[in-house]
Amino acid sequence: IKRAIGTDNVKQLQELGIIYQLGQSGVNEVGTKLENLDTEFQIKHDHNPIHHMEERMKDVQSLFKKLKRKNLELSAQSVRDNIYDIAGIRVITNYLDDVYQIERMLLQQSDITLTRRKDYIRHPKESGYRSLHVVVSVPVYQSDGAHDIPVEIQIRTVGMDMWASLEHKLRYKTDTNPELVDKYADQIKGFSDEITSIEERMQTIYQDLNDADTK
Ligand code: 0O2
Repeated sequence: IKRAIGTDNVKQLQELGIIYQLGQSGVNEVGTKLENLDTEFQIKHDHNPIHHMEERMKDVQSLFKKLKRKNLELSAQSVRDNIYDIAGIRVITNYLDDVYQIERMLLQQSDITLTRRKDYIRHPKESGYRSLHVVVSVPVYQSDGAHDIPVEIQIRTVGMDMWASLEHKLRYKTDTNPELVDKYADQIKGFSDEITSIEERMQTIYQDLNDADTK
């Protein structure tokens, strides 16, 4: 392999392998914390803030595309310095309030440090995309001690997630079927506001029912 791709490239690949291994461990750590919080909430408040979670490691093709788009060097060091979403967890919540509740409960843990935050719920993207993105740093213990690993957490409601899946599918059609994009883009953008409005009203009813329970 060394002869075929060069010694330096072998070293880069090995380092990239370590970044992915540590990233997966970071996802495991944060995933467990989130599961524990959800269980505690269920026991104490009879409510599960988390509908479900999806954990993923960024695929290598998507990583290289991102480095290129940002005009960054294709090296392990450049990945360590600039890319924070190799390790990712998507948390799908039942209600809008749960998004911020989950964030608060996670960030108050002493071994979790917030490093980046983008609130696309309070400030939706031009496309209509809504989600709360936070990058946290979590210690992962290896034989040589603790490594602080970035993990990106995308937190959004069931409705926001359903919308993002459909819009993502539409965006993939840009090259192959541009007329479909023209046909549906505006409509899908409008759905984002409609879903938000419905989710807000459902949350109010849920809250009201809960209050009635405790009276
Ligand atoms: P993947 O990994 O295949 O899921 P940054 O990381 O902040 O330096 P970036 O990547 O532009 O730069 O961050 P951004 O836009 O905050 O978040 C990117 C991710 O958010 C995307 O991952 C999507 O999962 C999601 N996302 C952002 N905007 C949209 C949107 O308009 N529609 C949909 N459906 N999803 C969106 P990737 O890039 O797909 O990579």
